Amino acid sequence: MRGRRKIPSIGLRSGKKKIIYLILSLLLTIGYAVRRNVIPIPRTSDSSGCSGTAACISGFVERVIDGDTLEVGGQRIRLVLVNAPERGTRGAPEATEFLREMCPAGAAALVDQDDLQLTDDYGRMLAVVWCNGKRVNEEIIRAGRAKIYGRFCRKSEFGMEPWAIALGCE
Ligand SMILES: [Ca+2]
Repeated sequence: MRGRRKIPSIGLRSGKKKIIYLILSLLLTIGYAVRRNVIPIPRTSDSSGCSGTAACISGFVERVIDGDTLEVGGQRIRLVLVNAPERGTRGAPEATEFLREMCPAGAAALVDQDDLQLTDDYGRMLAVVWCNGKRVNEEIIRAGRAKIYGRFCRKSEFGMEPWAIALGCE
């Protein structure tokens, strides 16, 4: 009888141990997954990584098309929240030249796709682009070569980031 009584009590203890073990291994697994970016955690984008879960491309600039469009890793990218002068209008050559200086062909670039508006009407990927550690979308507006595209501030993943607000998003 004694033995029989002991068995359930041991069983209960080992059951508790099992639960503790399961919780611990679950926590370790989650910790590992977060560290390995298997589970994405929200963050503000910077030159070392992307925010959100849409595309994040590390590649080389193939060419600059105009003041707000370039190609990286075979992908045509439209700088989100940036409105550069149209080709053939005043300021267009300067805007294109500015972008070429920031992101010359062959330069390493990081492309952080806009999670809330993946592409524009022409199928170009909408993104924030980093070249030489600088957020190109921000720099070209600060330099006066382009304007903030205000009507997209609320539609964009980046519209509420401090740099966008400083440039006129609200
Ligand atoms: Ca993103």
